[in-house]
Amino acid sequence: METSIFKLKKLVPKAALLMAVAAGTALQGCSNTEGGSANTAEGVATDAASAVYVAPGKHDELYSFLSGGFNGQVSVYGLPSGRLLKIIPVFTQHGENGYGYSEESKAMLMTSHGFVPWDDLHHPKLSRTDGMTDGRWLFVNGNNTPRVARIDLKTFETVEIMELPNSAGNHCSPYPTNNNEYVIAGTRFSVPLDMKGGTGDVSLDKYEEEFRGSISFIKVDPEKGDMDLDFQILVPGFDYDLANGGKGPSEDWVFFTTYNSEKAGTLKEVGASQNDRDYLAAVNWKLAAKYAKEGKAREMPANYYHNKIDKDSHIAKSTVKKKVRYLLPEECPGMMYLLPAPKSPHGIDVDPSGEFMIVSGKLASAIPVFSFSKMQDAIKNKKFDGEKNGIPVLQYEAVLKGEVKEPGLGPLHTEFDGKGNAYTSMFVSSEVVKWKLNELQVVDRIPVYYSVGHLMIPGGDTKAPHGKYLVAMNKITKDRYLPTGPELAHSAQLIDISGEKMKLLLDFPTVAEPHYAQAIPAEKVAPNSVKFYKLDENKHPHAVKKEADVSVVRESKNRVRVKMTAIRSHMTPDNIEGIQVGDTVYFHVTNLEQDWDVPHGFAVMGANNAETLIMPGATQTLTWVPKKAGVFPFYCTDFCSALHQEMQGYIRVSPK
Ligand code: CUK
Ligand code: CUA
Repeated sequence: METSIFKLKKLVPKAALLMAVAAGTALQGCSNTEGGSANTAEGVATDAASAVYVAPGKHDELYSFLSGGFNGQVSVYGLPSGRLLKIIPVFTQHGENGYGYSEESKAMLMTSHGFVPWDDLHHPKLSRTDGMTDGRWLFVNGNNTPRVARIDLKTFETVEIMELPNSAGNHCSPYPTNNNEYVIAGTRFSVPLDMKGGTGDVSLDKYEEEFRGSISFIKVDPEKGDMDLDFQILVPGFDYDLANGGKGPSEDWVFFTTYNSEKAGTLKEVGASQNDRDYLAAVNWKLAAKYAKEGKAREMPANYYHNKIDKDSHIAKSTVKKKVRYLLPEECPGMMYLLPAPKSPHGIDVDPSGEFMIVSGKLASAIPVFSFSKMQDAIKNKKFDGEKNGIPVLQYEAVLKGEVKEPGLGPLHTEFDGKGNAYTSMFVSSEVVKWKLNELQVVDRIPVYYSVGHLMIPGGDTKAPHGKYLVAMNKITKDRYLPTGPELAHSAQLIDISGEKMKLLLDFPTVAEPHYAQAIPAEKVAPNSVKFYKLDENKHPHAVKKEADVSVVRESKNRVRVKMTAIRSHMTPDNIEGIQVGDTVYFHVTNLEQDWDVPHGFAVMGANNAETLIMPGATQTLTWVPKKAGVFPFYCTDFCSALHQEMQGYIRVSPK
């Protein structure tokens, strides 16, 4: 910490606190063996094996989608078995199938910062119809280089990625409204906004005056799912952590936890977490949309990418957007209110009825539960406690239903079973705590191993939760599995919540670090799953639909285009000459198969990008610039038939 540009003069209280919290974690997590009286000595339900057993050849009851955190992917697990079904690459290049390497997919990862083939993916959210998950799309956030992506659940493929301007640390994201009218995304970091189109090179001392956060309103086409950034609300410069939206009576509203509300930048002497209170921000998104539509929105220069897979050619294309519309809350009465919340709040969750907003303050000793109807009364009767940056602050007592007292240590996130119970994850005391929504009474607790972050009940964020299982996503694994050196798989735990007492059923390792998950009954997704692409609908400009049409063409001095086919059990052409060192060679490989589960792969020796995996009926392109003369074998990488090893060939590269 010797760098002279740092203006930090002492360790900020937040950092010290977090260290204390981390120390507490290890202690509590490993020693916590009580709770869950229905469990065996090891804390496992006696019927656990049969409860999670899915017989060979049988399908799971639910799909679950776990975010990959720092691997930028989504992993798909069957529940209750905990079997890993697929990894869907979103923000990260994926050598397994060529995503982000193939010419068709590269544009998906373009941003205003250039090609960014990595991100930190925290929150998956399923699309909704009438407040219920509909199995069409999965929206996910890129935290680091602020982006929102859409995965099509017909193909389990990322089809669209939108970068967000005026944003940094897109953590508070994405939240789809009850009919996907908007996908809403808020910033973690406030950033300088230069509405005159400047460089953004602003002194860090100007945090208070010049930095703002943003809430992005992304419109979603109701039929096709296509996203479009409609407008942003530029909010005071404190940091937005998490969002969730209303249901039923509160469905016009979306709620955000915020921290750093004293507007202290992290470089200031006195850091965040010095205020006793931060805020829950309540935004009437319908009113915001109305204001934007009725001309309250102004326009400012922006520069952000919108990348989408073209439906016909299946090639990703980037569009660079140059403007964004914005609203200022101080100019839009009734659009935004602040509710005092315990300091450094994290999760905000709204119960299935839409009446209760539950805020988890990770450093708080109680969980405040706000009442939506009381909030409306407080607004109507102007029960304000001053204002902040032109936004009215509502009186704490006027909006509070009550507090859950001594729930455990480090409450983070809450989900619901639809039977009047809430379940809150306790990071520090490593447990899941079940409590009654009406009475605010803790009724059960179960230890988890260790340090749970998010938890998820299938449909637990909708108006009618599935309510049978709970998945705890634990941050620390320690001794749960065979050791694999210093780096361990994170752990998820499946808990039966069908009875009065929670029962532990299963541990399963996860891919990277799931922060959140969604799950949906299999019958809402499985029947729509695409089995292969129809060859006669393939509009790729370099597709070849029969072997007779393949070609090797030198298009210019340094560019060669190879149009190939793959079908069991040969690649055509399989012997290619005429390539020269330094050429850019495009291999467009069309998979002629018209059957389920017959992909072919394509890899060239020494080609320093990846292979590509081509689905039946599709065309994928691998680019290669040979650096030296020689003979280079290529082959199919996916064992596709008894003659798989015969799917191979040679490329001769001659000096220029
Ligand atoms: S999360 Cu992103 S820090 Cu609690 Cu939603 Cu893990
Ligand atoms: Cu085609 Cu192996």
